[in-house]
Amino acid sequence: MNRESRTDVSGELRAISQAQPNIALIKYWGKRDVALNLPVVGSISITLESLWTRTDVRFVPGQKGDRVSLNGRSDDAETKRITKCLDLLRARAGVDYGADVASRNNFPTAAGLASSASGFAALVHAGARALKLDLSLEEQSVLARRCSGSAARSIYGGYVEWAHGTLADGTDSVAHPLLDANAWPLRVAVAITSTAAKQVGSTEGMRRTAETSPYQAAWIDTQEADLSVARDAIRARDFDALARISECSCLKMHALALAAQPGLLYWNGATVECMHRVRALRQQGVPVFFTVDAGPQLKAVCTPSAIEQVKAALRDVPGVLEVLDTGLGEGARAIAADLVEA
Ligand code: 2P0
Repeated sequence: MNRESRTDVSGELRAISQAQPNIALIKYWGKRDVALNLPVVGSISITLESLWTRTDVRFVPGQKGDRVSLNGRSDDAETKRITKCLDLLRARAGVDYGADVASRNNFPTAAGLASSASGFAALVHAGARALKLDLSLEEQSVLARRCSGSAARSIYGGYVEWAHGTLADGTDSVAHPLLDANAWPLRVAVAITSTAAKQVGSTEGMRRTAETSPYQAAWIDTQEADLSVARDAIRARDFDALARISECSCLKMHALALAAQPGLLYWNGATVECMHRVRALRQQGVPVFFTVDAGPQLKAVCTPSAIEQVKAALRDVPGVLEVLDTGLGEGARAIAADLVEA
Protein backbone atom coordinates (compact mmCIF):
# COMPACT_ATOMS: atom_id res chain seq x y z
CA MET A 1 0.00 0.00 0.00
CA ASN A 2 1.46 3.40 -0.89
CA ARG A 3 1.37 6.51 1.25
CA GLU A 4 -1.47 8.14 -0.61
CA SER A 5 -3.85 5.24 -0.18
CA ARG A 6 -3.17 5.22 3.57
CA THR A 7 -4.39 8.76 4.05
CA ASP A 8 -8.10 9.38 4.44
CA VAL A 9 -10.02 12.14 2.66
CA SER A 10 -8.90 14.69 5.20
CA GLY A 11 -5.33 13.62 4.49
CA GLU A 12 -4.84 12.53 8.09
CA LEU A 13 -3.29 9.35 9.43
CA ARG A 14 -4.76 9.89 12.86
CA ALA A 15 -6.68 7.86 15.43
CA ILE A 16 -7.58 8.22 19.09
CA SER A 17 -8.07 5.28 21.42
CA GLN A 18 -8.69 4.54 25.06
CA ALA A 19 -7.51 1.57 27.09
CA GLN A 20 -7.73 0.85 30.79
CA PRO A 21 -5.20 -0.69 33.16
CA ASN A 22 -5.63 -4.26 34.20
CA ILE A 23 -4.79 -5.85 37.50
CA ALA A 24 -3.37 -9.35 37.56
CA LEU A 25 -5.02 -11.77 39.97
CA ILE A 26 -2.58 -14.49 38.96
CA LYS A 27 0.64 -12.56 38.46
CA TYR A 28 3.07 -12.24 35.58
CA TRP A 29 6.65 -12.02 36.84
CA GLY A 30 9.68 -13.09 34.78
CA LYS A 31 10.56 -13.32 31.09
CA ARG A 32 11.51 -16.35 29.03
CA ASP A 33 12.73 -14.05 26.24
CA VAL A 34 13.70 -10.49 27.07
CA ALA A 35 14.02 -9.23 23.47
CA LEU A 36 10.57 -10.49 22.46
CA ASN A 37 9.12 -9.84 25.92
CA LEU A 38 7.82 -13.35 26.45
CA PRO A 39 6.75 -14.35 29.97
CA VAL A 40 7.91 -17.42 31.90
CA VAL A 41 4.40 -17.89 33.25
CA GLY A 42 0.82 -17.29 32.15
CA SER A 43 -1.32 -14.78 34.04
CA ILE A 44 -4.97 -13.83 34.64
CA SER A 45 -6.22 -10.27 35.07
CA ILE A 46 -9.24 -8.03 35.33
CA THR A 47 -9.51 -4.92 33.17
CA LEU A 48 -10.65 -1.82 35.05
CA GLU A 49 -13.31 0.66 34.00
CA SER A 50 -12.82 4.18 35.32
CA LEU A 51 -9.04 4.53 35.20
CA TRP A 52 -7.91 5.18 31.65
CA THR A 53 -5.24 6.19 29.17
CA ARG A 54 -6.40 8.19 26.15
CA THR A 55 -3.97 8.41 23.28
CA ASP A 56 -4.00 10.45 20.09
CA VAL A 57 -1.63 9.21 17.37
CA ARG A 58 -1.02 11.12 14.16
CA PHE A 59 1.54 9.87 11.63
CA VAL A 60 3.06 12.69 9.59
CA PRO A 61 4.48 11.69 6.17
CA GLY A 62 7.92 13.24 5.82
CA GLN A 63 8.41 13.76 9.57
CA LYS A 64 11.63 12.40 11.03
CA GLY A 65 11.28 10.99 14.53
CA ASP A 66 8.37 10.94 16.94
CA ARG A 67 7.15 13.77 19.12
CA VAL A 68 5.57 12.51 22.31
CA SER A 69 3.64 14.25 25.05
CA LEU A 70 2.59 12.28 28.15
CA ASN A 71 0.25 14.17 30.44
CA GLY A 72 1.46 17.33 28.72
CA ARG A 73 5.18 16.63 29.24
CA SER A 74 7.86 14.91 27.22
CA ASP A 75 10.35 12.42 28.62
CA ASP A 76 13.26 10.96 26.65
CA ALA A 77 13.11 7.46 28.14
CA GLU A 78 9.36 7.18 27.52
CA THR A 79 9.71 8.59 24.00
CA LYS A 80 12.28 5.87 23.21
CA ARG A 81 9.90 3.14 24.40
CA ILE A 82 7.04 4.63 22.39
CA THR A 83 9.21 4.90 19.27
CA LYS A 84 10.13 1.19 19.62
CA CYS A 85 6.44 0.36 19.79
CA LEU A 86 5.55 2.59 16.83
CA ASP A 87 8.43 0.97 14.88
CA LEU A 88 6.58 -2.36 15.09
CA LEU A 89 3.51 -0.72 13.56
CA ARG A 90 5.56 1.14 10.94
CA ALA A 91 7.21 -2.14 9.92
CA ARG A 92 3.77 -3.74 9.48
CA ALA A 93 2.59 -0.79 7.38
CA GLY A 94 5.80 -0.37 5.38
CA VAL A 95 6.24 3.30 6.28
CA ASP A 96 9.12 5.13 7.92
CA TYR A 97 7.83 8.53 8.96
CA GLY A 98 7.37 9.86 12.46
CA ALA A 99 4.28 10.41 14.55
CA ASP A 100 2.92 12.95 16.99
CA VAL A 101 1.61 11.20 20.09
CA ALA A 102 -0.34 12.84 22.89
CA SER A 103 -1.38 10.61 25.76
CA ARG A 104 -3.09 11.26 29.07
CA ASN A 105 -3.78 9.13 32.13
CA ASN A 106 -6.39 10.01 34.72
CA PHE A 107 -4.38 8.21 37.44
CA PRO A 108 -0.77 8.32 38.80
CA THR A 109 1.77 7.13 36.23
CA ALA A 110 4.48 4.52 37.01
CA ALA A 111 3.45 3.93 40.61
CA GLY A 112 2.26 0.34 40.33
CA LEU A 113 -1.06 1.16 38.71
CA ALA A 114 -0.30 -0.53 35.39
CA SER A 115 0.08 2.67 33.40
CA SER A 116 2.28 0.84 30.90
CA ALA A 117 -0.50 -1.72 30.32
CA SER A 118 -3.15 0.83 29.43
CA GLY A 119 -0.58 3.09 27.77
CA PHE A 120 0.76 0.56 25.28
CA ALA A 121 -2.64 -1.03 24.65
CA ALA A 122 -4.02 2.42 23.74
CA LEU A 123 -0.92 3.22 21.65
CA VAL A 124 -1.09 -0.01 19.62
CA HIS A 125 -4.85 0.34 19.14
CA ALA A 126 -4.65 3.98 17.99
CA GLY A 127 -1.43 3.55 16.01
CA ALA A 128 -2.76 0.55 14.07
CA ARG A 129 -5.94 2.41 13.18
CA ALA A 130 -4.05 5.56 12.22
CA LEU A 131 -1.99 3.51 9.76
CA LYS A 132 -5.16 1.74 8.52
CA LEU A 133 -3.74 -1.63 9.57
CA ASP A 134 -6.58 -4.09 9.89
CA LEU A 135 -5.29 -6.01 12.91
CA SER A 136 -7.25 -8.65 14.83
CA LEU A 137 -7.44 -8.33 18.61
CA GLU A 138 -4.94 -11.20 18.86
CA GLU A 139 -2.49 -9.36 16.64
CA GLN A 140 -2.94 -6.20 18.69
CA SER A 141 -2.39 -8.21 21.85
CA VAL A 142 0.87 -9.64 20.48
CA LEU A 143 2.13 -6.19 19.47
CA ALA A 144 1.11 -4.65 22.80
CA ARG A 145 2.93 -7.48 24.59
CA ARG A 146 6.15 -6.68 22.72
CA CYS A 147 5.96 -3.14 24.18
CA SER A 148 4.96 -4.07 27.74
CA GLY A 149 3.95 -7.54 28.83
CA SER A 150 0.83 -6.65 30.77
CA ALA A 151 -0.42 -4.48 27.87
CA ALA A 152 -1.29 -7.72 26.05
CA ARG A 153 -4.15 -8.13 28.55
CA SER A 154 -5.53 -4.56 28.35
CA ILE A 155 -6.54 -5.08 24.70
CA TYR A 156 -9.47 -7.06 26.16
CA GLY A 157 -12.08 -6.20 28.76
CA GLY A 158 -13.32 -8.18 31.75
CA TYR A 159 -11.44 -11.30 32.87
CA VAL A 160 -8.44 -12.05 30.66
CA GLU A 161 -5.78 -14.75 30.47
CA TRP A 162 -2.39 -14.23 28.83
CA ALA A 163 -0.64 -17.45 27.85
CA HIS A 164 3.11 -17.78 28.25
CA GLY A 165 3.21 -19.76 25.01
CA THR A 166 5.96 -22.15 24.02
CA LEU A 167 6.99 -21.01 20.53
CA ALA A 168 10.35 -19.27 20.24
CA ASP A 169 8.90 -16.48 18.10
CA GLY A 170 6.22 -15.75 20.72
CA THR A 171 3.28 -15.84 18.33
CA ASP A 172 1.40 -18.09 20.78
CA SER A 173 2.02 -15.78 23.76
CA VAL A 174 -1.25 -13.98 23.35
CA ALA A 175 -4.07 -12.90 25.63
CA HIS A 176 -7.70 -13.96 25.30
CA PRO A 177 -10.88 -13.09 27.18
CA LEU A 178 -12.20 -15.53 29.80
CA LEU A 179 -15.40 -13.74 30.84
CA ASP A 180 -17.10 -10.41 30.12
CA ALA A 181 -17.01 -7.70 32.75
CA ASN A 182 -20.82 -7.68 32.92
CA ALA A 183 -20.99 -11.42 33.53
CA TRP A 184 -19.41 -10.99 36.98
CA PRO A 185 -19.27 -7.28 37.79
CA LEU A 186 -16.85 -7.18 40.71
CA ARG A 187 -15.56 -3.86 41.96
CA VAL A 188 -12.07 -2.67 42.86
CA ALA A 189 -11.03 -0.12 45.47
CA VAL A 190 -7.51 1.18 44.91
CA ALA A 191 -5.77 2.55 48.00
CA ILE A 192 -3.14 5.06 46.88
CA THR A 193 -0.38 5.05 49.48
CA SER A 194 2.24 6.99 47.48
CA THR A 195 2.27 8.94 44.24
CA ALA A 196 6.05 8.69 43.79
CA ALA A 197 7.35 6.77 40.78
CA LYS A 198 8.68 3.38 41.88
CA GLN A 199 12.42 2.97 42.34
CA VAL A 200 12.80 -0.34 40.50
CA GLY A 201 10.68 -0.83 37.39
CA SER A 202 9.07 -4.16 36.63
CA THR A 203 11.42 -5.03 33.77
CA GLU A 204 14.51 -4.57 35.96
CA GLY A 205 12.77 -6.22 38.92
CA MET A 206 11.99 -9.30 36.85
CA ARG A 207 15.55 -9.52 35.55
CA ARG A 208 17.00 -9.28 39.04
CA THR A 209 14.54 -11.83 40.37
CA ALA A 210 15.28 -14.38 37.63
CA GLU A 211 19.03 -13.99 38.16
CA THR A 212 19.14 -14.08 41.95
CA SER A 213 15.95 -15.31 43.63
CA PRO A 214 16.21 -18.89 44.88
CA TYR A 215 12.45 -19.29 44.49
CA GLN A 216 12.27 -18.74 40.73
CA ALA A 217 11.90 -22.44 39.88
CA ALA A 218 9.14 -22.94 42.46
CA TRP A 219 7.31 -19.90 41.10
CA ILE A 220 7.29 -21.36 37.59
CA ASP A 221 6.45 -24.89 38.78
CA THR A 222 3.35 -23.83 40.71
CA GLN A 223 1.87 -21.30 38.28
CA GLU A 224 -0.14 -23.69 36.07
CA ALA A 225 -2.04 -25.01 39.09
CA ASP A 226 -2.82 -21.45 40.24
CA LEU A 227 -4.06 -20.51 36.79
CA SER A 228 -6.31 -23.55 36.69
CA VAL A 229 -7.85 -22.78 40.11
CA ALA A 230 -8.45 -19.14 39.10
CA ARG A 231 -9.96 -20.10 35.74
CA ASP A 232 -12.38 -22.48 37.47
CA ALA A 233 -13.26 -19.87 40.11
CA ILE A 234 -14.01 -17.27 37.42
CA ARG A 235 -16.14 -19.72 35.41
CA ALA A 236 -18.08 -20.67 38.56
CA ARG A 237 -18.22 -17.04 39.88
CA ASP A 238 -16.80 -18.51 43.10
CA PHE A 239 -15.64 -15.43 45.01
CA ASP A 240 -14.05 -17.26 47.95
CA ALA A 241 -11.99 -19.50 45.68
CA LEU A 242 -10.85 -16.51 43.61
CA ALA A 243 -10.00 -14.59 46.79
CA ARG A 244 -7.81 -17.40 48.15
CA ILE A 245 -5.88 -18.05 44.95
CA SER A 246 -5.44 -14.34 44.11
CA GLU A 247 -3.98 -13.43 47.51
CA CYS A 248 -1.79 -16.53 47.30
CA SER A 249 -0.45 -15.53 43.86
CA CYS A 250 0.18 -11.94 44.99
CA LEU A 251 2.06 -12.95 48.13
CA LYS A 252 3.98 -15.62 46.24
CA MET A 253 5.13 -13.09 43.62
CA HIS A 254 6.28 -10.70 46.33
CA ALA A 255 8.00 -13.50 48.27
CA LEU A 256 9.87 -14.39 45.08
CA ALA A 257 10.89 -10.76 44.52
CA LEU A 258 11.74 -10.15 48.18
CA ALA A 259 14.21 -13.03 47.96
CA ALA A 260 16.13 -11.43 45.07
CA GLN A 261 19.47 -9.73 45.76
CA PRO A 262 19.06 -6.95 46.65
CA GLY A 263 15.51 -7.77 47.69
CA LEU A 264 12.64 -5.98 45.95
CA LEU A 265 10.37 -4.43 48.55
CA TYR A 266 7.51 -2.70 46.75
CA TRP A 267 5.33 -2.16 49.84
CA ASN A 268 5.27 0.65 52.36
CA GLY A 269 3.77 0.48 55.84
CA ALA A 270 0.33 1.55 54.65
CA THR A 271 0.31 -1.20 52.02
CA VAL A 272 0.82 -3.82 54.71
CA GLU A 273 -1.74 -2.24 57.03
CA CYS A 274 -4.26 -2.29 54.16
CA MET A 275 -3.62 -6.03 53.71
CA HIS A 276 -4.48 -6.59 57.37
CA ARG A 277 -7.63 -4.48 57.07
CA VAL A 278 -8.81 -6.44 54.05
CA ARG A 279 -8.21 -9.74 55.79
CA ALA A 280 -10.02 -8.52 58.90
CA LEU A 281 -13.00 -7.53 56.77
CA ARG A 282 -13.04 -10.94 55.11
CA GLN A 283 -12.98 -12.63 58.50
CA GLN A 284 -16.09 -10.62 59.33
CA GLY A 285 -17.76 -12.08 56.24
CA VAL A 286 -17.20 -9.18 53.81
CA PRO A 287 -16.44 -10.56 50.32
CA VAL A 288 -13.13 -8.82 49.60
CA PHE A 289 -9.53 -9.76 48.83
CA PHE A 290 -6.35 -7.80 48.11
CA THR A 291 -3.71 -7.77 45.46
CA VAL A 292 -0.56 -5.64 45.13
CA ASP A 293 1.67 -5.15 42.08
CA ALA A 294 5.17 -3.73 41.63
CA GLY A 295 4.35 -0.63 43.66
CA PRO A 296 2.84 0.38 47.01
CA GLN A 297 -0.84 0.71 46.04
CA LEU A 298 -3.24 -1.89 47.35
CA LYS A 299 -6.13 -3.07 45.20
CA ALA A 300 -9.09 -4.55 47.05
CA VAL A 301 -11.43 -6.61 44.88
CA CYS A 302 -14.96 -7.05 46.23
CA THR A 303 -18.60 -7.59 45.35
CA PRO A 304 -20.66 -4.48 44.50
CA SER A 305 -22.54 -4.63 47.80
CA ALA A 306 -19.27 -4.48 49.78
CA ILE A 307 -17.61 -1.57 47.99
CA GLU A 308 -18.65 1.26 50.33
CA GLN A 309 -17.56 -0.66 53.43
CA VAL A 310 -14.24 -1.57 51.80
CA LYS A 311 -13.55 2.01 50.72
CA ALA A 312 -14.36 3.32 54.19
CA ALA A 313 -12.06 0.77 55.84
CA LEU A 314 -9.15 1.61 53.50
CA ARG A 315 -9.63 5.37 53.85
CA ASP A 316 -9.25 4.87 57.58
CA VAL A 317 -5.74 3.38 57.27
CA PRO A 318 -2.98 5.87 58.22
CA GLY A 319 -0.88 6.63 55.15
CA VAL A 320 -3.66 6.06 52.63
CA LEU A 321 -3.80 9.25 50.56
CA GLU A 322 -6.85 8.47 48.49
CA VAL A 323 -9.11 5.55 47.60
CA LEU A 324 -10.22 5.19 43.98
CA ASP A 325 -13.17 3.06 43.07
CA THR A 326 -13.81 1.31 39.79
CA GLY A 327 -15.80 -1.46 38.21
CA LEU A 328 -14.55 -3.80 35.50
CA GLY A 329 -14.46 -2.42 31.98
CA GLU A 330 -14.03 -3.03 28.29
CA GLY A 331 -10.92 -3.51 26.20
CA ALA A 332 -9.09 -0.96 24.03
CA ARG A 333 -11.38 1.00 21.74
CA ALA A 334 -11.74 4.08 19.55
CA ILE A 335 -12.98 7.26 21.19
CA ALA A 336 -14.06 10.66 19.92
CA ALA A 337 -11.41 13.35 19.43
CA ASP A 338 -12.84 15.69 22.05
CA LEU A 339 -12.46 13.05 24.78
CA VAL A 340 -8.68 13.14 24.66
CA GLU A 341 -8.75 16.81 25.67
CA ALA A 342 -11.46 16.27 28.31
C1 2P0 B 1 1.25 -8.27 36.38
N1 2P0 B 1 3.18 -6.79 36.82
O1 2P0 B 1 0.93 -9.45 36.08
C2 2P0 B 1 2.60 -8.08 37.04
C3 2P0 B 1 2.48 -8.22 38.52
C4 2P0 B 1 3.56 -6.15 38.01
C5 2P0 B 1 3.36 -7.14 39.07
O2 2P0 B 1 2.99 -6.93 34.61
O3 2P0 B 1 8.66 -5.50 31.48
O4 2P0 B 1 5.02 -3.32 32.99
O5 2P0 B 1 6.87 -4.12 30.39
O6 2P0 B 1 6.70 -6.61 30.42
O7 2P0 B 1 4.02 -5.47 32.11
C6 2P0 B 1 4.15 -5.10 35.35
O8 2P0 B 1 5.08 -5.39 34.38
O9 2P0 B 1 6.48 -5.31 32.53
C7 2P0 B 1 3.39 -6.34 35.57
P1 2P0 B 1 7.21 -5.38 31.13
P2 2P0 B 1 5.05 -4.80 32.92
O10 2P0 B 1 0.48 -7.31 36.19
